[in-house]
Amino acid sequence: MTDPAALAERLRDAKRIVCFSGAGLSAASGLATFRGDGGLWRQRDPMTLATPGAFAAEPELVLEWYGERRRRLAEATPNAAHAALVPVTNITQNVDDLLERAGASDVVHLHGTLVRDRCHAACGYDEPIDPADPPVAVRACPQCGAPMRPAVVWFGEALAEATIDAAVEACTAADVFLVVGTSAVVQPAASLIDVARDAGATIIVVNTESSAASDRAHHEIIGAAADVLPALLSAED
Ligand code: BJW
Repeated sequence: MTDPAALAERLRDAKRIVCFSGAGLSAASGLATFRGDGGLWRQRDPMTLATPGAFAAEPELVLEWYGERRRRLAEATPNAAHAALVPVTNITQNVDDLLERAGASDVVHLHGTLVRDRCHAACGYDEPIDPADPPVAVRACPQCGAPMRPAVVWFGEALAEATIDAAVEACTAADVFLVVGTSAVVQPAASLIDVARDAGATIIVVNTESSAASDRAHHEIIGAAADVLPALLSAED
């Protein structure tokens, strides 16, 4: 464990701070994490729903799950950790838009977004979704007739090349790399920690418990993101 006040001093001298985040960042906003306690939804492991196979077998169930998560997102507001991250470059695995709603403009969404739907056949058609609207039903792409689906990245699907390129560019330019609220078990996202470390960044992990990122951390702070980040990124001397 490391003292956040001592690290805050180091961060004030940093030229480029990049934050790589996961579901723990949005936990204080009331959005559920994927793994650990509370992971069940209707007796199903959420991870078995985030796959193309689940969508093919039970599209209504998968869209119901996303409808429920969009409803919760519509009710959620950014927390103090999102606000603290507004000035830095953000690479997030999260599909919510709470960083943007907090005011962040430099955000790479590795795993896509809940606030758009796209054609499952990737014909190029996509459209915005307002999470506050009633849930969308199974429906056909108006351009090619394939099913429409949330514009997120499921297991077994490739991350967008431009997204990976932007993330790697940020990792190699970072002198401080924050790893916030992620179990760091999902690839290729988690490998970005090694990209930043190999490029010379100081790795600071913030999590309520140890994670797969712990052994790659130069400094680890065990605590809730909404408590730790405001102090860590404070501009005050
Ligand atoms: C707090 C806190 C608080 C709580 N404060 N902290 C190499 C080895 C093995 C497997 C693979 C490999 N490479 C690829 C794979 C397969 C697979 C994978 O990684 N599997 C592993 C799990 C074994 N990866 C893929 O399939 C990826 N695609 C791919 O590799 O494609 C290759 C390909 C190439 C070419 C053509 C075709 C294919 C895609 C991965 C997509 C992941 N998608 C999901 C769902 C997104 C949509 C949705 O949201 O519904 O992304 S899965 C889910 O996990 C979601 C998350 O973004 C992601 C990461 O989870 P995250 O954010 O870390 O959450 P948790 O819950 O795990 O952790 C929360 C943490 O917060 C915990 O540590 C808590 O302690 C902490 N916390 N409260 C601070 N208040």
